[in-house]
Amino acid sequence: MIDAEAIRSGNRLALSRALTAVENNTPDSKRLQAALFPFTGNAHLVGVTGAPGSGKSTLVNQLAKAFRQSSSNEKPPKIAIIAVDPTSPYSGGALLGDRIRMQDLAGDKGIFIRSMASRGALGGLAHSTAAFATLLDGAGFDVILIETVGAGQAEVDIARLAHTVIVVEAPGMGDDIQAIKAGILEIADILVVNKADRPEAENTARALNIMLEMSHGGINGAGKHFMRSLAEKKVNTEPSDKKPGWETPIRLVTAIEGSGIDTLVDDIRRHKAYLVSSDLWKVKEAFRLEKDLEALIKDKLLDQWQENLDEEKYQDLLAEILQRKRSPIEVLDLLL
Ligand SMILES: Nc1nc2c(ncn2[C@@H]2O[C@H](COP(=O)(O)OP(=O)(O)OP(=O)(O)O)[C@@H](O)[C@H]2O)c(=O)[nH]1
Ligand SMILES: [Mg+2]
Repeated sequence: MIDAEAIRSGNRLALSRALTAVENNTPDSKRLQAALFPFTGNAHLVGVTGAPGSGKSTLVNQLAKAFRQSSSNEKPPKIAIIAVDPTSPYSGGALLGDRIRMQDLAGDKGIFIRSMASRGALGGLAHSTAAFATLLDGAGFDVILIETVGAGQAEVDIARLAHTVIVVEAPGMGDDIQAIKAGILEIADILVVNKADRPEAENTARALNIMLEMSHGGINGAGKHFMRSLAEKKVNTEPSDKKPGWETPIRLVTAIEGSGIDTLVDDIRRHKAYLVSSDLWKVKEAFRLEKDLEALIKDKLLDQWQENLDEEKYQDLLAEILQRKRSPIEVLDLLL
């Protein structure tokens, strides 16, 4: 049995074991999430997403270091890093690479690094990432950096889990087009053009700037970001209460050298301040928790339904659908 109090008081072994319990979806994981949940709501969840090889891990590594050093007069924030690996359970080369690159953080007790494998996660990758965040938040981490490869819908979902989304681009990877395809620009609160030591970086930044302006000025107006439009609905009910918007900055960064990192840390802090002062923090939180609950309900209902299912009847009806004798919508009524 893993002790929730031990996690709260900073026991790293207990925390690691709890995270493994989440990955394996053991009953212990449920108990721990419940026990720690009342202590959550403090952590700033920062998603870092982008194409493979764009430099996310290098950037996250530098951000963690900078966060630890930047607040000189206060206690430095405790930082957790989650590297979501959507492909391989533990054996992936990228994961190993991450571990090696992040080793220089390993001596700092205020930084906790963990990779998350996706194998068989209940409720999907986004749900287990949310569960990880709950445990880390409850363990007292102030900033949780979540690295995901910006590819499929699952990764977009994970990015949406975050309060602040950083999209990392690198010059000369044809990312610009990829970015539009994945709708990744629309979820960005901060855009980073990494590898600014390369001569094409300026061009990439210019191209991104144009795309960003197009998306702001387009048919959908200023609020393409789904949270933004959500907030606008709220704001519109109180016309006297005009909230200033957030302008997505585009930052040139050279992560391997650490240049541009301090500005980025400022951006992240500024974005949090913006969210809190505009009430978007609460709106996002409510939205996220409701989505999480919905996902859990769907999973549970499906489970319950499957338990009582007459498998033979199900197969017969499925066959009838395949033979075009019945439509799926009719069968739904017969099954439920
Ligand atoms: N020239 C240059 N190379 C960089 C910079 N930042 C990272 N790299 C290199 O880019 C490569 C990929 O960096 P990672 O940090 O592993 O990128 P990633 O986005 O985490 O990669 P995946 O997790 O595999 O998707 C490595 O060889 C880094 O050394 C930079 O600022 N300039
Ligand atoms: Mg990486």
